Amino acid sequence: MEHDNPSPAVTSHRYGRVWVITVNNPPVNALSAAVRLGLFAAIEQGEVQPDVGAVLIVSEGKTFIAGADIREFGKPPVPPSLPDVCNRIEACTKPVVVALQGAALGGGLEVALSAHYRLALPGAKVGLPEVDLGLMPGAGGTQRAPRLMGAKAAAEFMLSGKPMGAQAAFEAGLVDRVTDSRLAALDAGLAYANELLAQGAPVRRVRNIAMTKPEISLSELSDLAQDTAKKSPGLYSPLKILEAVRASVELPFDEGLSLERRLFRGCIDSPQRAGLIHAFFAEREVSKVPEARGAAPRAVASLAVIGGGTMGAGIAVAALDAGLPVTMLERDGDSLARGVANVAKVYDGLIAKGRITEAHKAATLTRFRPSTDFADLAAADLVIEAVFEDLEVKKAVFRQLDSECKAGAVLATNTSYLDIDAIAAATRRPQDVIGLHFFSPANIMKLLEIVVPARVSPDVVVTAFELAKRMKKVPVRAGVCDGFIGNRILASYKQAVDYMMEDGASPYEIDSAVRAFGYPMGPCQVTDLAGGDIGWATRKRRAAARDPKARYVEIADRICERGWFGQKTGRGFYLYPQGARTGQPDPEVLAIVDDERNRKGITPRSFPPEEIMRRYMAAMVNEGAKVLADGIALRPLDIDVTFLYGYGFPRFRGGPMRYADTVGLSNILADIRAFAEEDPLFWQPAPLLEALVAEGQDFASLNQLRS
Ligand code: 3H9
Repeated sequence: MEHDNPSPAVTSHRYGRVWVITVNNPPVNALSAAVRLGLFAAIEQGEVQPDVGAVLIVSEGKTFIAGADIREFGKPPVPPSLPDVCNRIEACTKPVVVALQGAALGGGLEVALSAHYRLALPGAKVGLPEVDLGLMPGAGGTQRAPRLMGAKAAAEFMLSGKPMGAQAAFEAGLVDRVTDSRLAALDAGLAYANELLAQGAPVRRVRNIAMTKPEISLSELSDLAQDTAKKSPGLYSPLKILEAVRASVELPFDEGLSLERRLFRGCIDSPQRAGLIHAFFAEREVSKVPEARGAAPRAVASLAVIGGGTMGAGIAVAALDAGLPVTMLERDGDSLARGVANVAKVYDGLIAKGRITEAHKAATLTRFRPSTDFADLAAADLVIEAVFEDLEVKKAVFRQLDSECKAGAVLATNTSYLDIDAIAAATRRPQDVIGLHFFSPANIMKLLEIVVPARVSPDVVVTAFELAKRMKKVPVRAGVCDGFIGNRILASYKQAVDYMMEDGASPYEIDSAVRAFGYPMGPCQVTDLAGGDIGWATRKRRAAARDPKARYVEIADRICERGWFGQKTGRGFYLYPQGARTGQPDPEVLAIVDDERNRKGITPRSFPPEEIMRRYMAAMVNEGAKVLADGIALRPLDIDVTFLYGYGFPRFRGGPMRYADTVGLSNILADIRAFAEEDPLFWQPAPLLEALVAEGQDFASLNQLRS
């Protein structure tokens, strides 16, 4: 019989002596206000039923509970709070059992920790991933997890945010039993609850477990804090997690809970929480593209890559790792041997790091087929061209693909800048041609720009998104222009960097300001890592098209002319003695910068880090607004995700467009106008930015996809 519950998201039934509470809040059973209310009421109902001996909490669907409802953060809180619900569960005077299937994350695990007995099904995953959202567990997790698994293990568990499987959770002490039965959560949970009833198992509250032998000393905690501050510089919540764990060791349970509450509120109020949650939703929204509404993906059972250079090999590895059979095509035997060696090198690197075994490499490579014969591409469902970055070379490849590939094959180019409409026009099947812009190293970097030319068919776009999912990439839809979303915006703020360098900021000051903002590396370090020759080639290619009135800084060219291409040549903006990975400032580079300033009669002035970042971000955001207005990016959030996953933008700031909203668009525009007094050609305010400021709007207002 079903019992009334004030919330439709929670139902209760009695099965014999067990009161079964079922959470049903698709898609992931997040703990919305309705679920919290329902759980609270259902526990109270179960507790007072005379013929009920135990309570079982289960969920519908493939997730137990994914945690607090993230969409509610930042809005006024609605009672009952999750800590109150958890405390109510724990206080129940009848044994409460949970049966975990799928993910029990964040508040979902906290609900489980408040129960008295925990059963995990084989596929269960438990985790406290709040740190990834700029948060900490806020419903008792910081006090209960240490009591079950030890303070040190709990601290590491919460700092990593990584979930663990059922068996590991059992070994860690977070769950009491892992069932190997194939029963559904309800049946397995009922069997466990009835067994406990038969044994007369008592109510057993985690809060009452004494922290008699804290498994972490205070000095270890402070070491962990220092280590954490180093690993996640500038992040707010990791240190709060450690403060709460310390309280679990030092304070009575209730005082620990109150401290956790205070610290959690601090995290909720931090701009980092807002930035990280924006990133969480944005990276899911990017797959919602207009083409997905009406088209189904084409089947892709085999893939081919043309070109065995670093990029082609990386793409081949990404496809092999996604389980696809891959053909690699090169123009001759020597080039093919290099391509095969490039693929093997990636796997050997993984073997050296202990990530995979020789046997895994051998098994994977059975799906890899090197070839020099275009006819071997005849059966491929999807071909990715990754040859030399030259329009005529690429057009020739596509003409050949047109004549060799089967009808309906998707023909993709990995170009980073070139006109994909022109490449498509070289074939008789432009509807099948698309851009798949991978980032180097292609088997590691998550970003995939899916570049949509004018004549491509929607099902090809959807196929590309499906492929991205199989390859575990984060896809962003981009339009055709020089550089698409990422490299077009990059070109703009790199120019701002060049101007600052010539006007007085050293490469090292610029890098240091950018790192302090939260990037792992500064722009000059990135150039050194990627190879200065790449940008140099692009600059030479674009030289003819450059506006003669535009300011052009030659410092990077002077460095490249000396053969200093960065890490691979031992020096670039920095010195890398004996193959060092971290560079040292180079006085000769500073002398080159000085010479260039003198040559142009520029008297250097000083740039405080704050000004460096204002210029850097103003250039990025201004070009971002132009990219949006041109329809190259669908929404501001697509630009955010591009920069988070392809360019090292600090995730806790949510992405450049989100950052602009937090600074205030009128402030960004005021900066651009002020900078325009020095260089009106470069600092032309984006009309979209001006319009948003005039309307009092922000970029977030453009994040909804219009149908
Ligand atoms: C917390 O719990 C704080 C507490 O300690 C204290 C509180 C006081 N809320 O990822 P998917 C949406 S903080 C709202 O594509 P999957 C998601 O946006 C929370 N919505 O599925 C998407 O929506 P749409 C700690 C959520 O199968 C849809 O559900 N918990 C939430 O690949 C499907 O999601 C976490 O950080 C949520 N909590 O992966 C866990 N979660 O369809 C976050 C998801 O409109 N969640 N949505 O695009 C996850 O890691 C994954 O969603 C999960 C499923 C592994 C569960």
